[in-house]
Amino acid sequence: MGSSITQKILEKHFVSGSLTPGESLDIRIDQTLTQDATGTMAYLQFEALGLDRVRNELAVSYIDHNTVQVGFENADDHRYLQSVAAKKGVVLSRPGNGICHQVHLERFGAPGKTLIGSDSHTPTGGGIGMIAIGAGGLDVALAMAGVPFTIIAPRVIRITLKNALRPFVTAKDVILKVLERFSTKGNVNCIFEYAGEGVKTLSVPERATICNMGAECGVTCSLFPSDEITRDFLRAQHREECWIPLEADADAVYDGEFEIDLAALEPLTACPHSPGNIRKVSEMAGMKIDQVLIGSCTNSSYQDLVKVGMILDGHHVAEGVSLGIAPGSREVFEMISEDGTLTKMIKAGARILESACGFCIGNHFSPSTGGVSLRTNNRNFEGRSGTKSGQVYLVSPETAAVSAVTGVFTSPLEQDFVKEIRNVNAEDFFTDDSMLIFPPADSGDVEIIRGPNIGEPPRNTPLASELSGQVGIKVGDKITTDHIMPAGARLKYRSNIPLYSTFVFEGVDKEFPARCSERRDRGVANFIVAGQSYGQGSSREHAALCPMYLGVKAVLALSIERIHQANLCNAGILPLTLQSEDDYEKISPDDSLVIRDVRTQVSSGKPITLENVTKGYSFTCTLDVTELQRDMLLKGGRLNQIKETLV
Ligand code: MIC
Ligand code: SF4
Repeated sequence: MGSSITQKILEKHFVSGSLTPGESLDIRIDQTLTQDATGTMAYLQFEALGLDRVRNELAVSYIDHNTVQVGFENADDHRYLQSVAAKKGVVLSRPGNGICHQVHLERFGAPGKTLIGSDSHTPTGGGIGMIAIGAGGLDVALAMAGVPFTIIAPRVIRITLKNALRPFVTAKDVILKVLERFSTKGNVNCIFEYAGEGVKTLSVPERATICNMGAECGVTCSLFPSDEITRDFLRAQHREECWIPLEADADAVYDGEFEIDLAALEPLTACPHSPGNIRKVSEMAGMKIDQVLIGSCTNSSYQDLVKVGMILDGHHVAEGVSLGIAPGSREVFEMISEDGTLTKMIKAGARILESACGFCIGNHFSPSTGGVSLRTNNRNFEGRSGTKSGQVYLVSPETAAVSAVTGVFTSPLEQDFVKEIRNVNAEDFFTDDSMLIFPPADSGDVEIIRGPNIGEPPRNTPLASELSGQVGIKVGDKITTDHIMPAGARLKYRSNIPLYSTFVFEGVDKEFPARCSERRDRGVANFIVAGQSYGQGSSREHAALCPMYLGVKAVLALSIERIHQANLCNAGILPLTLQSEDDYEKISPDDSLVIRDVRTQVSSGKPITLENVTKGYSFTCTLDVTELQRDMLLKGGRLNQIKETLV
């Protein structure tokens, strides 16, 4: 029996456990990446491990999220990140160098390698044939310490691409089609592996777009083969030596299959407020729009922006529409400025934005009240844009640019002002690594600089013998980490857990932090009750650390997403799965719950029995965790646990 690409890479990085889907598997991690919004906490945790230097092959720290710098906090974080990188042997990508996933693909990614990053869109690296996985900051800190990363051995789904895309139909439409089929839930512990003749028609940036938004399906990562197209991309990046061929064996066996006829696809959009809410752009035609934003780690490559330039050339942004464009990296920025694309954009009335996450994380460009915003990024959760009533539609750069000109939602297939569009694959990128700071070999004299907003990484206490408390909040399905821990204007508090904790569930229930901390101070535990797919979206471990700080001891949900589940365990919060809708319905906010003999119950590996004291009944939840996680839950989190073993 042949192997899939996934199996080949996992076998090469196997440390212990089992490759059988569903079993726990420890793999060696070659590369790590962090970004500033999750990075400060990751490096504070790395410092807490007490090691002099990182031990993995390559560690890169990117500054790309918090670049707005209102107040001193972000700049202090940048200074801390730069100094800790120099001290610990980490490469630093300075603000202005670009978005972590775009820059990593350009300058560091390599086929056949493993990468984990403290950002959920790390799987972008799958476009170049690497197993690239999003994780919480502490897991990345541990990988930097050389500790193997534990995953659940994945089910591998083969997505076969047939034929080729028509002009104006794009890689974004391919992944939106995948989202239409697989939705944003139910794909935990899967890997999407792309295959078929259609693969050969897609460039590395297009493949990266597809892998990037696999994160919205909740898969562990997505993967393309490494072929001559990958080699051409690496050659153009002056890194051909990193190339190895990598493809699935003809007789590889998969756990599921799906086929897409690229030639039959048409422009698609994800409607408010979920990336899985897919419609055809043609069905939306004519809807008035207020704003268009092009950029983000999903669609900001040179190829994307050249096509945007072709569309805007000689045209102007419609009155009443604000168009913002953020190139994904300094490399892309420089190239579009040299080839005239930037001039076309400026002439068309575009507002040129910094090469950073910016609008995507609600850092600026919030739409007007109820405003319709077409964006090329990957998430349109309610309120993420910074305007709760904002209506964000996710589209391809082509749909975005065409609509910016017409002023209404327009399918690029149904307009008549741009006759021709073609892919431009750079044969020689302007590579310039002068915004990367490589660490000194001897960092003895380097001083780590901290600002007043930078605190200690929080720690939990070992699990008590009994958990007795109250339901702090009851929420519904698809609660994202943006609901739990808002970003945007609150991002600057990422390094200060006590302060950031005062914003937990800010847009859902403003009283939650005060209610929980008051109970915590009286020795009463807090519980969160949730529906399906709790903790969707980002990798931000703050969505576990801040509730932990507020005294949350367990989450009872119908299902919990992969990265968030791991972050809860790392923080020492029990991730409990409710057994039925009925069990979910019966619990009310403020109900008193008790888990007796909880240490023994957690150790047993059996379902956990809880008592609803207010309503007078008992029920069970499962605790679907690995042995390592069971142990960390008993010890009050991963930091407490690891100190015992790290040499
Ligand atoms: C996101 O897109 O939500 C983020 C901001 O990049 C997050 C990381 C974070 O919250 O800092 C992610 O995707 O993991
Ligand atoms: Fe940045 Fe947006 Fe990508 Fe997250 S999804 S890394 S905020 S560009």
